[in-house]
Amino acid sequence: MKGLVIKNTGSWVTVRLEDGSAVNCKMRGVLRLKGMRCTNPVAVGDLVQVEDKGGESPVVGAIEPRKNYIIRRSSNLSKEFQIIAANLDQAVLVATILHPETSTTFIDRFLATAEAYQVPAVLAFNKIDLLITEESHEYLAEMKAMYERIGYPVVTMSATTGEGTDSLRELLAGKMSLLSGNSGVGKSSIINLMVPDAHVRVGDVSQTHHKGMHTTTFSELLDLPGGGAIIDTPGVKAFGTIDFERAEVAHYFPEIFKISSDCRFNNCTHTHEPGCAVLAAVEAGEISPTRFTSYLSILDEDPNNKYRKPF
Ligand SMILES: Nc1nc2c(ncn2[C@@H]2O[C@H](COP(=O)(O)OP(=O)(O)OP(=O)(O)O)[C@@H](O)[C@H]2O)c(=O)[nH]1
Ligand SMILES: [Mg+2]
Ligand SMILES: [Zn+2]
Repeated sequence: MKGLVIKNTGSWVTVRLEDGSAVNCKMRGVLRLKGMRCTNPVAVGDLVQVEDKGGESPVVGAIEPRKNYIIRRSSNLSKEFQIIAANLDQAVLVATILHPETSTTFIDRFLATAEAYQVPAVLAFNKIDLLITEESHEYLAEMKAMYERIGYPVVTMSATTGEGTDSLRELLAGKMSLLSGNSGVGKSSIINLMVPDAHVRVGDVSQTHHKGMHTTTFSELLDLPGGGAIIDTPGVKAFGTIDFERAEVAHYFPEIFKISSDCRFNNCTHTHEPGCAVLAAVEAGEISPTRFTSYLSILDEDPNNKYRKPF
């Protein structure tokens, strides 16, 4: 029996079979072993074969080849990685300017990882209802303009007031989208808006700012009423980047990569070289300083705190 993985709690996966029914499956030992450095060989979005074991729980047999997937490091220092989801049309990063503040390095690391795995990325700035000062609105407008200039679609919205949610709904329509972002940015709140009968658990208001709290602890796929699906995931604390080769990092910053063809040396790292077109563009304000800082932070990441792009 073939089916789609719609939920992964770590020990169990829920698979929706072709007849629409859902079954809880165990993972086969061999699949776990094959994963070695991977904590979850089967991910939400995977198409799998389910083997009926008679009286016992069914097991996940083979995984169909993936169109794509996106990964993250299991924890900051760990060499292990986790496949967040597979067979995606896009990855939506939910970010907030306030409560909590999503750092630009976090955003850029996410975007670079999505580029590396060839998953189109979208940015959704949520909680804009909390922006009261003029400065914060200006900052939001700058962020939006900056990422749109690079080519990323940007939505500014509030899951609380509903402002801007139609734009997000349009971006999600008919597609398989992953929703990612720090804990507390409102991923589950957005899911509940987009999927009225989802009733996904949302963080307690009184505990929202309590560090380390994660309301969502497993990944789950929910169907959108008009077609397509959205995947809720647990919040990410730090987005550990994969171990890009130094020369490769620029490939995942589209605006830096574009300009780098004008650098004098073709092995330019855009850090100190004479005739570097990227440094000139940063100087001239054509490349955003925060983007360049994020580029440098990945370039200079401690090699002991990175892992190789696993596959
Ligand atoms: N003011 C305001 N609060 C919001 C908005 N969206 C979500 N919240 C609140 O932010 C808190 C966290 O929301 P969740 O939807 O649980 O966040 P999450 O990203 O799913 O968090 P994790 O599951 O821990 O990763 C809750 O108290 C929500 O009510 C918004 O647009 N504006
Ligand atoms: Mg959540
Ligand atoms: Zn250069």
